[in-house]
Amino acid sequence: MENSVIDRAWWKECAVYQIYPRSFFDSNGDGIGDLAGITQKLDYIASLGVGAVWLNPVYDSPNDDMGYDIRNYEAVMQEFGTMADFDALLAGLHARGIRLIMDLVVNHSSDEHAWFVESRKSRDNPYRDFYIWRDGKHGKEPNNWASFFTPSAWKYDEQTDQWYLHLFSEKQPDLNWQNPAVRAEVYAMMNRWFDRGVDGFRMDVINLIAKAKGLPDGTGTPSPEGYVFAPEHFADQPQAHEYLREMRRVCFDGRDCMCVGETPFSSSATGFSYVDPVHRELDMVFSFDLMDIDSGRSGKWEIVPWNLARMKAIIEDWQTALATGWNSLFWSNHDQPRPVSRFGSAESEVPRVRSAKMLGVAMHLLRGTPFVYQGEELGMTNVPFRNISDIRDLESLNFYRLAAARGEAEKAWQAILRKGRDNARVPMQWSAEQNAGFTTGTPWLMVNPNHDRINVDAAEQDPDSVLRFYRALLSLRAESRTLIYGEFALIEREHPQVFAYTRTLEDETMTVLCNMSGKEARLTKAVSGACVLRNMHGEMEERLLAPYEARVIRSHV
Ligand code: ISL
Ligand code: CA
Repeated sequence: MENSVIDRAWWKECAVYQIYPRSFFDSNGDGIGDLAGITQKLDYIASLGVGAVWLNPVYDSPNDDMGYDIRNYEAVMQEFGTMADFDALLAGLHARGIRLIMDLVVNHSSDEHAWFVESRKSRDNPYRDFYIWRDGKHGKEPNNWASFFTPSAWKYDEQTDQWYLHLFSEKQPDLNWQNPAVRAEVYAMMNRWFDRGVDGFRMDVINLIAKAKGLPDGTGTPSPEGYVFAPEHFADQPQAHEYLREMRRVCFDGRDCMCVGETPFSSSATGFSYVDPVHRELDMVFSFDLMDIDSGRSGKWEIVPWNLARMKAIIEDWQTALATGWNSLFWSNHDQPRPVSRFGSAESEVPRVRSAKMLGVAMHLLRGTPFVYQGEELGMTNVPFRNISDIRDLESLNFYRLAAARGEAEKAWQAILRKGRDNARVPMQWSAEQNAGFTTGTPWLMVNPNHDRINVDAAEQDPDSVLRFYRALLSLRAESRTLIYGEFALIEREHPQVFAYTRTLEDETMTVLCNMSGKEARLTKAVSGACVLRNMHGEMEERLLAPYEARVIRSHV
């Protein structure tokens, strides 16, 4: 902190709880979580000690990509309730001192959005340039870009004999941010949400909004279908910064809000360029480096073992690069498998509980704002889906279909079990009752059979539950200026099992020691001081960590 005055902000001091509304709590028995359901659980949310909630999209949507395909930015999805339900939720959160962060999905809209319905009508429609239309090349796509969810990023439209760009599904056409009218509409919409009382946005793939001039072909390795994934031409383009600075002027300046951008492909240097306090285009970004740690060259479905040295390097890199900015801290979200299954151990109860707590310590005491995804606080695990008919996520379904066509269905299924997004999207586990207490109807996505032992009710009863520990962890952080603002330094750098670091502010140091392995670990150096948090009981040897043990030690110079 170089004796400078700490640049305080509410969003640096609180933790954020991420809610996937479809799977949180169903208030009316139709099998789909809803806004009134979240409102019923406000006391639970408040009990976690978080200062903000981020809601995945709740806008009107045909749900091709579960709300990430928005038909109307200013209406609530019918299954989730009404605008009155929304206002009630917002008021209930604010009454408890909890802020509300909305998802903002403006790289693309739904193809059912009124803008696109107009846009596709004719080449001279006033909304034509709201999207990215191009002529084909010799009867084929305008360029060779692959999409995230389908082989090609282009879809041919007969009516006007042109193709439109969709980096995600065909039902998610990319908006044309080059068009000032698009930007003006988006900013006006954001400002209306701010005026309604929301406290900020989580901005979906916001670093993809600008595409390289001329839309050049990608030069990487083609997919089996012959398309090239070309983030060099659609991620982190210079115009993305221009648009975000404009957005700050038009929407954020003068408001007490927080904006966090989801920025796939960004390096730490690029990440810093978004949060650099000089311009502060965004307050934070979500980095993908850790999330890609077990992905092979062809992407997330090619699963490779993760490695601790690489994990430390990624964390140190981001902590260092953003030392004058601010990091977001997360192990999971609605797109990622469950961290305890991925980085800890979900094989049996003792290691599950201990490793879930250890992971919480390892991540959420870094310098940055913790984002806790629903169910993480219970140590919820990946799901034993039986076969592809249990899956609802279009990314997994499309991947499976393409792999099956190549005769690789079984391999694809194994990858989906480990990495599929539905692992995080099954209903929240409230109780041991039928459907985990999530709904009295038929849940839209199966519940994890382990809800009989992993659930909120059971965790409330058990003084050693992951839930009780998460409360202690978040309250320790909330009450420690050192854990919030202190400087980060990696220690035990070469240790093959231990992830450890210090956080230092003025004369106080907090040392975080985490054994990331299922075997005992010997520290190279003893750490003296008072142990203020530990994820297990039993005798404590200064230099020995039990399997998945985590400790936080406070000391003063
Ligand atoms: O989900 C992913 C990996 O499994 C990512 O490739 C993901 O598509 C990417 O991170 C962008 O995610 C966001 O935008 C998507 C949406 O499907 C995701 O749910 C959202 O978080 C398109 O809007
Ligand atoms: Ca419902």
